[in-house]
Order: sequence, then structure tokens, then C-alpha cells
Amino acid sequence: MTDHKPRYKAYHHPAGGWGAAGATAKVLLEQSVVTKGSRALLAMNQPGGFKCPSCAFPDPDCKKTLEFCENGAKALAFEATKRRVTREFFASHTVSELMEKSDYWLEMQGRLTEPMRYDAVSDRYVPCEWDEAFAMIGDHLRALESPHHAEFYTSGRTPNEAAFLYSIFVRAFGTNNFPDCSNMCHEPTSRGLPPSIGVGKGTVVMEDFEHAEAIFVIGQNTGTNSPRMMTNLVEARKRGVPIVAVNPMPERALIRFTEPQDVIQMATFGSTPIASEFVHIRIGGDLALFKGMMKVMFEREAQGETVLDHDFIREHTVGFDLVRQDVLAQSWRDIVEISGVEEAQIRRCAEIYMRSRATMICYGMGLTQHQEGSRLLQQVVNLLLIKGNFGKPGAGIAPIRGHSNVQGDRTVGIDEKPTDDYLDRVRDVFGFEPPRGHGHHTVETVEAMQNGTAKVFIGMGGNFVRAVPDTERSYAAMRKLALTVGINTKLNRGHLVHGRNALILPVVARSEAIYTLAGEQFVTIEDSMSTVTASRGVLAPASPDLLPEVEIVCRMARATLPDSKIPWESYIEDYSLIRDKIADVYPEIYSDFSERIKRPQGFHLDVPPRRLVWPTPNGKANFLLMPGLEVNAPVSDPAMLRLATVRSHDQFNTTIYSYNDRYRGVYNDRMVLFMNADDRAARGLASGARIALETISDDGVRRRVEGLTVLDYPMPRGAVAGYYPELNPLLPLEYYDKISGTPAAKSIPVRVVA
Ligand SMILES: Nc1nc2c(c(=O)[nH]1)N[C@H]1C(S)=C(S)[C@@H](COP(=O)(O)OP(=O)(O)OC[C@H]3O[C@@H](n4cnc5c(=O)[nH]c(N)nc54)[C@H](O)[C@@H]3O)O[C@H]1N2
Ligand SMILES: Nc1nc2c(c(=O)[nH]1)N[C@H]1C(S)=C(S)[C@@H](COP(=O)(O)OP(=O)(O)OC[C@H]3O[C@@H](n4cnc5c(=O)[nH]c(N)nc54)[C@H](O)[C@@H]3O)O[C@H]1N2
Ligand SMILES: [Mo]
Repeated sequence: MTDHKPRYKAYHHPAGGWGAAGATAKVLLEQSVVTKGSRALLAMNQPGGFKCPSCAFPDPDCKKTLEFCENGAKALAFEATKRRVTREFFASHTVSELMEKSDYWLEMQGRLTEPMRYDAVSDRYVPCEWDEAFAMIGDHLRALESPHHAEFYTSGRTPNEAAFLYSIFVRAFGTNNFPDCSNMCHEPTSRGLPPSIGVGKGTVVMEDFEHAEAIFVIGQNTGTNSPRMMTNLVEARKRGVPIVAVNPMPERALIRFTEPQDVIQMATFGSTPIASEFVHIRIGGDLALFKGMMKVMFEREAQGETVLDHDFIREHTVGFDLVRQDVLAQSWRDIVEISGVEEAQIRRCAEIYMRSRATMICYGMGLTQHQEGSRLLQQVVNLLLIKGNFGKPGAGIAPIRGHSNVQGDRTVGIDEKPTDDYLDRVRDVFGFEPPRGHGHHTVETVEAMQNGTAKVFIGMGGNFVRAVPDTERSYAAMRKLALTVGINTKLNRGHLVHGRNALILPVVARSEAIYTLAGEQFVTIEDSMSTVTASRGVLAPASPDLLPEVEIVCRMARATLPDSKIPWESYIEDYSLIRDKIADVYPEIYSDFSERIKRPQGFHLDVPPRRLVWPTPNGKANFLLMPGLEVNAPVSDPAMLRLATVRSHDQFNTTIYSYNDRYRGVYNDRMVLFMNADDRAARGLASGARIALETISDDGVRRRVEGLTVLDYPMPRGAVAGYYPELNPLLPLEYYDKISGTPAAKSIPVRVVA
């Protein structure tokens, strides 16, 4: 019997260790995949096996066996579950009834098994043939007044082959409307870094962890969201490499960690301290911290010391002087106040950075999801450039991506703002003229639904309506559509908040084998460090009526474009033909794709800044100026708190595995608000008080979430945190980084209402 009463109890153990081992065993048991699962786990991340469906962090050393992490095991267990959502399930629940259920309950129903169509008369999903489903999609798309009235979403689990064909199909149909999960995630990386260094990707590879002399982990909850990276951090720490963690939440794994794979540590209940410096930053305080660190260095230089890499700055960069002037003009008082960090600690961080001859800066959503996320990342680059931290082992910028193939999807064409060069190559390779105008990103897609120009929404994976901001308004927008299509492994809210017509199309999952007339097929994935590897599922598909994503794309294309000259039918059978076309469209990085993918370790896609080549318009790395110290527009309301919406340890984005968040000491509850005890007392609240939160905005819309329990937590003053997606109703659609379109989900201005 599980006890469902909420419990809050601080977690004093190291992260990882027996807690993680126990949690892994429990989840495998609950999803009853122990026998099937152990075989699958053995094949996960091994050459010849499949890529972990969880995060985008590269695979550990292929020589180690059974190397998986607690959260990788959870992702696999929930994918390989024995539970099934059948036609009988849909017959016995109306959609309105299902709407009353929690996201957790929907997820726990198991894998989708056959295509379903919404029937308005009975308010139920009813079985439908695949042919009928594709015909319905084709009919709707062809009937549109303009191809721009359709929106084609992609979530980052879709492999390269399916994503590439999807981008070709949609462009052949006539639009660049490619909202993507990346638009809510690392888009500031994709848009912010190119003006600085010429590429929108990270510049480090796995080996760099072995050569780094200092590692910064900023705005990223490593132990939960990319646990495999803990191995690298533990190894670095054991070598005496200083690690600086910058976070408003003292995330457990960044403080102490026990490696579940380390037999001695496990047997002795030992652990490794991780952060040598934990910087308890205010939400949005990172810009002030970076400028403070630079100020220390510029001051040292003014005193005659050499701490910068002047040769590098002279040879490779433009714009240094303006940045130095700007930084020196900032006062320590402002830097300390806005960052929330003592001057002495900023000086210690600068000292660590100055002494290191090779520094890596890793970051996650804590830097990207702010109103000026893209420009903030350019300041991270400035910090790296002043010490020449590019083009040498152990140095560089390391965006830690989210979904396992989100970076790959972008590389192979899922891009609402494609370049002309790329479009020319598509035209030359496929023989049609692709549309040139920019399409919609995620926020613009919701806006198009609201104002009625969008009529059809197709979701290649993901859970769009639950991931986007402004839940109530987004639900209403989605319901105005003529057709919504969810191409998924699992039932989710997106199927229930639907258009007048709706389809659920179930797919073969990452861990499952794909056989076609041409034999066994594999797909490919690009990880966070630009390495492309093959992924081959080993399990039998959850149901005989599932289709692979590639086949779904090809059949949608044929149904929509009956006269298309593109040989869609042959791609269904032989995925190497798709890889040949990828090589044709991207000769610089994907030449010889079919040969190179045979290497068990895969191959690395060239990232020019690693070679000190800068594909920027001026051929240099650019110092870019971001005036001031604020990353979000200041709010004058004295009652304002900044809210960061974060993931718990037991969820994958909108998929809720359980109501626990072990490392933060929360059990059986997700409706909590982490708050500093002084902020709580200042509002006259008792610990454990039930409150509502309201967004502070001037657009006249009331956004409110009720029923939150206040928990005393070591947050900086003025900063609160709670869980995504429950708090998405508080995030205004208009509140996003204008360069990238990424909603500022880490800095929502809110006030407490009793
Ligand atoms: N198990 C599991 N793995 C996942 C996911 C998952 O949901 N579950 N999601 C995947 C996806 S799509 C992504 S994008 C990644 C997300 O991985 P993360 O980037 O770790 O995502 P978040 O949980 O949103 O947390 C970000 C961190 O930023 C901190 N933070 C908030 N505001 C600030 C700030 O102003 N400054 C700084 N310095 N820090 C701040 C928060 O306290 C939190 O520790 O993980 C991927 N991997
Ligand atoms: N407030 C707030 N909002 C956020 C964030 C935040 O931190 N705060 N984070 C944002 C981020 S970083 C992201 S990436 C987005 C995530 O947004 P999405 O990527 O849209 O959401 P997921 O929850 O990852 O999608 C889960 C669904 O994917 C489907 N799925 C799983 N595996 C596969 C597969 O192999 N193929 C197919 N076709 N479908 C599959 C399942 O049906 C499952 O229900 O949310 C964003 N929204
Ligand atoms: Mo993400």
C-alpha cells in the first residue's frame, strides 16, 4: 500500500546511490517490465542497441556494461510498460471524462495501440483505419486556403530520418510553420550563439571533461535532468577540478553525489562532494554575476597583472573594448544586489576562472528561459572569449540539451526560419521550390490559433498544449481548430484538448524494432555534443497496429501531395535512402553518412569554433554588448516574487512518473511553492499555508493558480519555484525572449494571494 498523504521532509543524503538504485528497481517493477526491461536495459546505449529515450547527454563509455541512470530507466520503463490503451478503453470513457483525470493518470494508462478518430456525437475516440486517417489529413490540408494555415509541431524524440522527411513534406506542401519544442527550450542557444561564434550549438565533446581545469554548471539540475553527466562531474571532482554550481535552488546532486555504479562508494555509503563553490544566485541574477567576474579580471589587468588571453582576443575577436567599458561602469553595489551574491564569492569564482587554463561552461533552462535569454548566452560567450576558452581541449560552451534528439531535429531541417542556402539545396536535391518566408515558432502558432488563421495542427510527438504557456488561453485556441493530430506513443492532454476533428496516431517507440520489406531498419540520433549514432530498437512493438514515424510522415505526404515526384514509398522501406538525401542536403557535415554511421561510436558533426574558425559574417568571434545587469524587465510591485517553473525528479516534461521529488524532500504532492522562510513570514504566512498565486501583468488578463502549499526552502529572497506544467497557467503567452521566441518560464512575476 502506498500512502498518498503529502509529506515534506528535507533530504540529507547524497544524490544518486542507494536511493537511485532503489527507485530504479521500484519503477521497473511497477511498470512490470522487469524481464522484458532488463533485456532492453542491456541494449540501451550499447553499440548495436538503441539510444536512451530520455535526455540528450551523450552516452557514456561504450565499454562499460549496463550503464544507465535512474531517470533513463524510468523513461524506458514507462515506454516499455505492459499497460495498454485499447479501443475498449476509449469506448468506456468520454473525452470530457478523461479531461477530469490527472496527467499522471493519463500516462499510467499505458501505450496507445491503434489509430483513433474523435467522434463528436458520442464524445469518444473510435477506431479508424490508417488509410482513413491519412485521407482525412490529406483532405484537410488540401482544402486549406493557404498552406500557412497549418502548423507542424515537432518534439525532440523524433529521430533524424523522420524529422528530415517531415521538414521536406511540409516545405513541399508550402509552409515553414515549424513550431518545435526547442522554441521553449534551447532556442536561445540556436539564435543567440550564431552572432557570437557562428554556430548555434555547443563546442565541447565528452573528452573535454577530462581536460577541463574548471567546470561551471549554471541553471541546470544535472542529477535529475542529465544524470549521466554526473559521472563526468564526479570524475572531474576526483581529479581536483573545481566545479562552480550556480543555481537559486541548492540541487542535491550538485552538492553531494554517490555513483550507483561505484561498488565501493555504494558499499561504504560514501559520496563525492560536487560543487566546490555553490553560488546561490537570485533568479535572473546571472548577468550580474558574469559581469562581476569580468570586472574582477579587468581590475586585475588595470593593476598590471596579465589574466586575459590577449593573443586570442587580438587574433580571433572583435568588440572587446566596448564590453570592457560596459563592465567597468557597473558598480559593485548593483552587481551584488541584482545577483544576490556577496562580492567575496564573486571574487572567488573569478579566481577559479582566472587560474584555470581550460574552462567549460555548462548550462540549462536556468539561463535560457528568461526574457533576454539569447543575449544572456552571448555574455557567457564573452566570459569564455576573454580567456580564449575555445579551440583547446577542456574548454568551451556546453548547452545541455533536453530531448534526446532535439538538436538533431534542428540540424536536419526543423526550423521555422530556414536560411536561403539551405532552401536552395532542398530545391536542388528534391526539385521543388520551397517557401521562402519565415514560419511560426511555438508562441506564434498559439497566436495563429487564437486569431483563427491556423486551422490544422499536427503534432509529431510531444504534448504541445500542455507544454506551452497560458494554459487556459492555449486550450481555448486549440479547440478552435478544424483538425488536430497527435502522433504519439502515449495518451496525453493534447488528445483531449482537440479540434472539431481529431486523430490519435500511435507510433513505434525508440526501444522497439522496425522491420520493413527491405529488412531491419535503424534510425539515427544527434546528442547534445553533436555526435550522431545509430539507434536500433530490440523490443517487439507495443501493438501490431503501430507504425514507425517515418512511415507516418511518408503516408501523410502522399495523401496530401498525390502528384509529388518524391519517392515517399521507397523511403518507407529503406531508411538508408533517407540518409543519402540528408547527405545531399548537408554535404559539409553529413557527407558519406551511410558509411560513417557504421562506426559503433558514431561520428561527430563538425563544429567550426572547435578549430578556431568562426562562421560569422565578419569571420571573427564577436563580443556582444548587453547593457545593464537585468535579464528580465523590472517590476515595480513591492509584493512581486520571481517564479521559476522547474521539473521534479519524477517527471519527463509533461509526463508525470510520480508525485515525488525525492531530492527536494517532497512526497505525494506537486502543488507546492518553494519559498524562503523570511519571504513567507514577511507575508504573514505560516509554513505549510495554502495559497494562490497570481501573475503580475498589465494586459488585463487574470492568471491564477490556487491550492499551492508553501514550503520553507533555501531559496534566495524574492525567488520562488514550483512545478511545470501545473504552473503554466501563470506564464503569459507574450512573456518571452523576442530573439528566440522562448517563453521566460524561469522568471514569471507573481504575487501571493491568501
Ligand atoms: N528526468 C528528466 N530528464 C530530462 C527532462 C525531464 O523532464 N526529466 N527534460 C529534458 C528537457 S526537454 C530539458 S530542456 C532538460 C531540462 O533540464 P534543466 O535545465 O535542468 O531543467 P529545469 O528543471 O527546468 O531546471 C533548471 C534549473 O535552473 C534553475 N534556475 C531557475 N532560475 C534560474 C536562474 O535565474 N539562474 C540560474 N542560474 N538557475 C536558475 C532551477 O533551480 C533548476 O535547477 O532536461 C531534459 N532531461
Ligand atoms: N512552464 C514551463 N513550460 C515549459 C518548460 C518549463 O521548464 N517550464 N520546459 C519547456 C521545454 S524545455 C520543453 S522541451 C517542452 C516539452 O514539450 P514536449 O516535447 O511537447 O512535451 P513532452 O512532455 O516531452 O511530450 C511527451 C509526449 O511525447 C510522446 N512521445 C514520447 N516518446 C515518443 C516517440 O518516440 N515518438 C513520438 N512520436 N512521440 C513520443 C508521448 O506521447 C508523450 O505523451 O516544454 C516546455 N514547457
Ligand atoms: Mo527541453
